[in-house]
Amino acid sequence: MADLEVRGVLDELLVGLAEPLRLAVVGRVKAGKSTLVNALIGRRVAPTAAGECTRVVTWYRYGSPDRAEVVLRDGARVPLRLDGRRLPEQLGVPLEDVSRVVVHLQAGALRDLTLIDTPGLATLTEENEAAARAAVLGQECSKYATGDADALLYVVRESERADDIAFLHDFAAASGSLTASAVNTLGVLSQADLFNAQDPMGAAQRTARRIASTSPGQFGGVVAVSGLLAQSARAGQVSETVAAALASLDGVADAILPAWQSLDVSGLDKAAAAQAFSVVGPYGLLRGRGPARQGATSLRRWCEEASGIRDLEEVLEGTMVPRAHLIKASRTLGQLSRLGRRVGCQRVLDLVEEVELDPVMHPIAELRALHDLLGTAPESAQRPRLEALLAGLPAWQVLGLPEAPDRAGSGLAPDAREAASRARADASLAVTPAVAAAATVLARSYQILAHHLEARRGPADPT
Ligand SMILES: Nc1nc2c(ncn2[C@@H]2O[C@H](COP(=O)(O)OP(=O)(O)OP(=O)(O)O)[C@@H](O)[C@H]2O)c(=O)[nH]1
Ligand SMILES: [Mg+2]
Repeated sequence: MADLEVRGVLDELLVGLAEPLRLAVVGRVKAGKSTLVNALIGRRVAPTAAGECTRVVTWYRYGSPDRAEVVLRDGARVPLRLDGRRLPEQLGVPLEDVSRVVVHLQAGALRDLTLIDTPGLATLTEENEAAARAAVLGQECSKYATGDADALLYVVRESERADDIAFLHDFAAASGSLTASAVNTLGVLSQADLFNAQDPMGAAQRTARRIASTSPGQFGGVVAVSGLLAQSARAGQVSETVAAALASLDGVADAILPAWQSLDVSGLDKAAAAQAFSVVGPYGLLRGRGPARQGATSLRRWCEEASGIRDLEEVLEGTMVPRAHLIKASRTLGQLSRLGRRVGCQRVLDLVEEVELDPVMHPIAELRALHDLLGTAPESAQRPRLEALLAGLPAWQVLGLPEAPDRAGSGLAPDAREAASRARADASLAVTPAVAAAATVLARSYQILAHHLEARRGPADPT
């Protein structure tokens, strides 16, 4: 491996470290990936036609002014004009030369996340699937399989969710020591408004909870979302015209509403109703009529609330975003080790080991232990303990005390030491290697915490 190539890999790693969490949105063709990306960004920038329009991998990054560029396989960058505020259908360069499109937008959501929209898996053309896999797994963008994504949003429609787990395993194999697991993968049960049930959103939420509980090692959470309702609410499509059209259908009985086009409803503007239907879908047509009577603002609010998008954002903000630096650090160290082995440089391997042994880096060991545990023993007692540490909870909570004691601060050091010796005992009694390893990591966590608490002087602090 030439020096220049090594430098290229190192540069890639540095850029990745400096960026917010790179969240790749993956799933089957037409699962609703781009609609979801638009909903998260709050603009209809990604094409979402019913055809295979997401043919290239597209990165959405925070940046000003708004602009887009095509990155070619040879590294050259060609500016791309945003059509209105949307990506154009045509890229103006041969598709086979394209590595990816990068869009810079001044959108709040992108401050914490770089979103990577990918072509559907199991698409009509093999190249599309290869591009999606490469974007996530890294075979194309980096020859050294460093992978580009830190985390995955796995979008799946109810009818297809039994498939595709193999893809998650591939992602796992390509992501270094911190592989795809509940630590860095969230599931989205998409198009929840189309669930075949009397209460589609409710049924979708129940199914999402069931998937989450039956595959705790795979997903850090599974959320039912209607990307369509969320996108419409946030990207300015819920207009007064749409609200008025819905409101004029308010008197129609639920049972005959699906046949609204052939009904003779007084005051109904059929063109406006067709537009409304494309904006809110059949579920919105049925349930959005009431809120629509109060006008567009009320309908917009209803669409956003009903869509479940906030539930998804809560999980993202509560788990993935706070862990971003750990996920990145863990991946980068794994990639550096691989690079060191590949070029036969012992110095790099020694440095990685040295860094990993530093107490400051211990949360990486906690994250990796959690990852292994979720895959093999998700019910173990060590799991909530690791999660409490990783969530940065106050010391008394980390130590499992029922409430904040008066002796907070350095007064808790003996508790931490006791927790460390209990964890050591757990490690020696553990029946599975992952539990033993997690208990050993916890023993060190509590030991570090005790040190930290003892080092404090002065009045008790809130921790
Ligand atoms: N009713 C409803 N329709 C949706 C929803 N999400 C997406 N759709 C529709 O499903 C079709 C495909 O949506 P996209 O967001 O383009 O799906 P995609 O996964 O990006 O598709 P590809 O990039 O082609 O793989 C579009 O017609 C969307 O309007 C949803 O939550 N509810
Ligand atoms: Mg798409």
